[in-house]
Amino acid sequence: GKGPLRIVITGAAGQIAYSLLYQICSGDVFGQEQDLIVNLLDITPMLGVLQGVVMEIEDCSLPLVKGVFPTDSVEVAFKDIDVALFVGAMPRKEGMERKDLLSANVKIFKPQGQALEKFAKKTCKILVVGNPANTNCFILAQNAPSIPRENFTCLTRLDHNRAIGQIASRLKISPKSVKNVIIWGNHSSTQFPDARSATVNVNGKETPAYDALKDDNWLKNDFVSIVQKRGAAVIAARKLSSAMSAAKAICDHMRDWWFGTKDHEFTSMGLISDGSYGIEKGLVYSYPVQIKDGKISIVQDLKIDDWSRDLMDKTQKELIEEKNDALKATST
Ligand code: NAX
Repeated sequence: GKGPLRIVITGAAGQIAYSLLYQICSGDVFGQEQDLIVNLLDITPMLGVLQGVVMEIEDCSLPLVKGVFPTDSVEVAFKDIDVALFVGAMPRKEGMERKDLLSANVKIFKPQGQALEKFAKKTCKILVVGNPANTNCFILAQNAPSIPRENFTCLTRLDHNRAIGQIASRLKISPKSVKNVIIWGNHSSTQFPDARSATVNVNGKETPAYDALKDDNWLKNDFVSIVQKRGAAVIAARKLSSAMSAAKAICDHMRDWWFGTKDHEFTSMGLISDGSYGIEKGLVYSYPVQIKDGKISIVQDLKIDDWSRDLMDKTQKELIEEKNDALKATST
């Protein structure tokens, strides 16, 4: 059969990784036929914690897992990998400005990008989760020029799932009955959660979300701001950032990349822009995508009205600023 898939998870001693590892190792993402070798990367002071995670994976006695390797070395972690999940990042501390956060993360993602370039398989599929996710992904890609651009993605699936959840609970229907919401732009509070292409299935009938909700005002205001601020609301309530839902979104993102999206359905992913929808080429921007045979394509020709254009440009503007700050930090 197939050889084992080599996966690296960075930030593997953290809380998202803790929710993520069982789902991956149990075959929930890459399928029940696919053996796995899992490299766990974290920083040196976390190696003890990582040892505990390794024990727990062993204690789950999962048949697909052919090896688990904890390490603080990027060389060991990225050697010959097929899949890289970049979960670890420098968290924002109190009083830290965005520029400081960006330069702290450039210090992490630049060497990790260089290690990816040197040690990973050229076919390696990459998902960046650690914040600022889009710009961290941009820096990673810059430093791994021999890996195809379409292999770099960042996570906006959590925002996408949050948007579905809001519409489903508003209409009191299953999330499974809500399709084709879109997250445009940055995984930040400037993101544009867009329901204009969304449809809902109410009593067996497929209807545009805007018609079913009969409330454009809610879709244009509360819906947008609830989704934009959901991460902050979870932190305020839980005193910790989203982890269970983030891990679930990572699994959704990777499973769709592996096995494809359903016909006539799309999802959202941060990608290196090819200029679609007038977005600056090279920026890591979240788009509506369809996936077939491992190939991600941006959904084209959606109608963009002035209201949407404005929101799409606003989040682009933030990403350009982040990119410029990050590039400044890289050169120093
Ligand atoms: P934790 O603080 O629990 O875990 C992060 C782990 O990364 C720690 O164990 C830390 O030691 C490790 N780490 C730090 N620097 C590292 C390095 N250079 N190499 C390897 N490991 C390193 O955070 P957690 O709650 O797991 O969140 C992880 C990241 O996901 C954060 O940046 C967070 O902001 C981001 N998120 C992104 C989301 C998205 O949708 N894109 C949603 C959830 C989450 O907020």
